[in-house]
Amino acid sequence: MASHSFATTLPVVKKIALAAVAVVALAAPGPASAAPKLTVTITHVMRGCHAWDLGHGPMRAKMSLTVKRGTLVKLVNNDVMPHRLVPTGGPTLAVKGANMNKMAASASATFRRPGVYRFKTVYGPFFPWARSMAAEIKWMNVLHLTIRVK
Ligand SMILES: [Cu+2]
Repeated sequence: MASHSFATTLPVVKKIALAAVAVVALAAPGPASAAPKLTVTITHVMRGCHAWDLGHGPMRAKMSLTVKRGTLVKLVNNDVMPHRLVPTGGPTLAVKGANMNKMAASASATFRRPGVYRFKTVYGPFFPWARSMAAEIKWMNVLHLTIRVK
């Protein structure tokens, strides 16, 4: 009967599900590579040309974030012009790729010391393919980013 066969197959389905969970757990990276990560994108916007973008929530020219010690922060330039990341305050920090001078170029840093880190970007001229946008954009935001590390 149908009800009998359902009762006998259910435990088998549960076992398969548990086996799948075990495989995922084994494949997960160990603690050494489990450092927290955060990506912030510089996105092209019509009002002000560019803004910080977390991928959710409002895009802002001035953004403040709080991260845990040891967080790897990656900044990706998806604007229509180069951006160079410049520290303006806080503990010294090694930044890789601070000169984000091509589309999708990224800067990254691991924030190991607690403190308040401040940055701005210095933007360059429009990329050649985006020059026609210059006429439509009335003003340019100056991007400021504050990262608090607990
Ligand atoms: Cu821009």
